Amino acid sequence: AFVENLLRHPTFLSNAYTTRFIDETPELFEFPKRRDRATRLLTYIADITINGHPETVGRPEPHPDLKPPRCPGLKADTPPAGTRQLLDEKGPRAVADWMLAQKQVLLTDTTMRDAHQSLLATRMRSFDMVRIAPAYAANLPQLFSMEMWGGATFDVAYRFLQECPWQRLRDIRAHLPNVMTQMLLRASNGVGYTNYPDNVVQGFVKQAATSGMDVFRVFDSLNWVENMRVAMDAVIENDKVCEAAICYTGDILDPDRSKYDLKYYVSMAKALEAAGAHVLGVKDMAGLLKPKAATALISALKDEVSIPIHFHTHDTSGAAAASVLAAVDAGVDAVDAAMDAFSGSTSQPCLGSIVEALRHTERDTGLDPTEIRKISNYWEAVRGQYAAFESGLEAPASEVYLHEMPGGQFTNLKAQARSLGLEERWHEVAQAYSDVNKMFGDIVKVTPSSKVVGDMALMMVSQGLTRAQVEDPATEVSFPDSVVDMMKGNLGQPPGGFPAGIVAKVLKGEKPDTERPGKHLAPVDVEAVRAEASEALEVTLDDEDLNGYLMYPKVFSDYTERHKLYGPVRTLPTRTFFYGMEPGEEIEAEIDPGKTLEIRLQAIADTNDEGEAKVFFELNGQPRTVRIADRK
Ligand code: BTN
Ligand code: 3PY
Ligand code: ZN
Repeated sequence: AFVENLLRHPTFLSNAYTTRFIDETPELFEFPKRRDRATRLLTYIADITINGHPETVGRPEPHPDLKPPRCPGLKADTPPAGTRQLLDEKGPRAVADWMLAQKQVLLTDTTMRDAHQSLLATRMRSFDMVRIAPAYAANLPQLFSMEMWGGATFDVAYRFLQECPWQRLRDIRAHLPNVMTQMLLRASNGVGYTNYPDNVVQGFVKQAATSGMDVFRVFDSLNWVENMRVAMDAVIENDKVCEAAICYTGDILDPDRSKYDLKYYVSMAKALEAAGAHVLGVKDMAGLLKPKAATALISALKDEVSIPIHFHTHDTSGAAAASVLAAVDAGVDAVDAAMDAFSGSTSQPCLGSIVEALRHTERDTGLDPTEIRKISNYWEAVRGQYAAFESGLEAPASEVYLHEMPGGQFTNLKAQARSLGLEERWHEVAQAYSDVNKMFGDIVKVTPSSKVVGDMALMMVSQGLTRAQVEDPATEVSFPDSVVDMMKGNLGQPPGGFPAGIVAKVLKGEKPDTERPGKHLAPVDVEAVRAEASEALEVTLDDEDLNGYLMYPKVFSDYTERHKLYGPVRTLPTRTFFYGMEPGEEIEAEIDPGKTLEIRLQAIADTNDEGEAKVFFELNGQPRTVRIADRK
């Protein structure tokens, strides 16, 4: 550090120094405080213990009798071969052919991605996922895939959980060597909320493939196939499974909703097949596909396309299992479900119950119900730790057919409404959401288009504006930025375009761009960005970091700054991460494979007159004291 200071000193650099320079320049001996990882972790624990975690203060707490999650025993020492081996040895086409040749229904477990995104505002930590992965590998090796990445999990990991999403991917992959990993990719929106330059999307897909991703479910938030090709091609190029999805909205049974009818979906499916998809995803993000509609849609798709079909839905209405079983009867190849303790409501339907419903039938899934229960018991204890993030939605809601909100957005929008003081007016928000959809021309609502509709709906309710007022050219309306962005064409185009009246009003006459947004976005010089960001953050960005930074510069930078202060907090147990420690409590944190810190909180001294609290720890048996500002 001394040499670094010397080489950087202006006097030294200018050659204007004398032999007394070192003795007369005390700042050469001021080294930046680079504290070790253990000290940083103790700082974090002390801070949370004294001040509370900003996200759990004032929220419901875990039940005091909650038992720590316990993993079931492993049925095999080495995990049996599964879909991962098929993909690695024979490639994505072979996976698709194998899917078609199976009688059994193939299952994707969504617990590690969509289930907690939809139930707990995406707050599940890697700590709770990585530990159970070996039990899946050994005891449920027949699973088709494990959805565990993408969607909102990427930015929430950095932003709220203070952990690296790439590390999550690598760690789960390492502990689940036989089942394919699966992610949700918003096509040109990557895992973000707006279109990125093509080379950023391509680089992201390549990095995800390198870090351990197998199946990419690619969708576009306006169902614009043109805007899906860059992402799809990148997946195909990397020899991974390209599952291109149609997003389901409306109701094909309703003759008055003819914009999204059976013909529309079949023609989109054919376009995706022609674009090279290995698998067709039917992404029913809001859970609107009713059982009879599932029969009609899946039957038609099975007749008209020759790639396997993977059905995804949400149980917001309470009727999702009926739709899944109808899809199964119509010949669907694979379906999504969440482990029992993380199923139902805005999440996926119940995995254990679907397995039971199909048992002893010709489409028996082959999964062991006893092992499912044991793994679900683990998840039950995990969920209890996240009481602060429960949405409070206690019953199925047919209101979903009115608002058509995606399950993954529902709890987030509700939290946003709460923060604006609108929680008691939730049903008005639901009605406004539906009105905004009609005003925008009846569009697919899924991230990011769903966020735009949500922003507009919240604005209308909080300002008391009706649809008629918003559409009236004589009423001055200040639209949310996301609405302006979408009307400019920055998310692409919906079928038939946006209604001319609303575009004119939002853009005040400016002309929208109706071409593919990526066509006009200049490629990013990624090495220049790496150099700039590395210098600004004083850390060298590796390829994973760089891809995180390209998608979320501010979020990644904040994460990096906090990491310097708090260290590898991902290694702390979830209880400690959100609530700190009690005097007398002892925990372990494995900061490197085989390198474990034993941390005991001994006592907390009363806060002194300077507002500083002292927390006394024992770290691997040695006493350590941390001083922390008491901000309470
Ligand atoms: C967040 O930023 O909300 C989550 C990451 C943790 C940040 C830590 S928690 C303790 C300290 N107090 C704060 O308000 N932020 C940091
Ligand atoms: C996401 O994009 O995060 C979704 O879950 C969409 O359904
Ligand atoms: Zn979903």
